[in-house]
Amino acid sequence: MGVAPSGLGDNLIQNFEAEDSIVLDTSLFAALTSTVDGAIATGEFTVVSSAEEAALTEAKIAYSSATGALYYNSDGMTDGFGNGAQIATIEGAPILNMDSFTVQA
Ligand SMILES: [Ca+2]
Repeated sequence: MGVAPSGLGDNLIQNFEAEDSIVLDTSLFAALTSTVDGAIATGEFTVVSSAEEAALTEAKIAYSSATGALYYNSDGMTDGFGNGAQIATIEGAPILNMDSFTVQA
């Protein structure tokens, strides 16, 4: 099952399971440089413990394992999210890793 955050609103993703994939479209998430039609690249995804940490990480996609919040952090280590935002909340805050994502154009 693919799960596609629709734009930069805070989408609630329910019933996420390990075989599911969160689809990130590079037309929406233009700061991503991951290869299209693959998992997200090393360094473009990280797990954090708070929104503040998400805003300051180098990774463009940050996930708070505490709250299930998924952030698009387009400006990397600069404070804030640039033109990004929280893009989703994954109900139950399941464990996510790089393989939880598919990058498409
Ligand atoms: Ca930032």
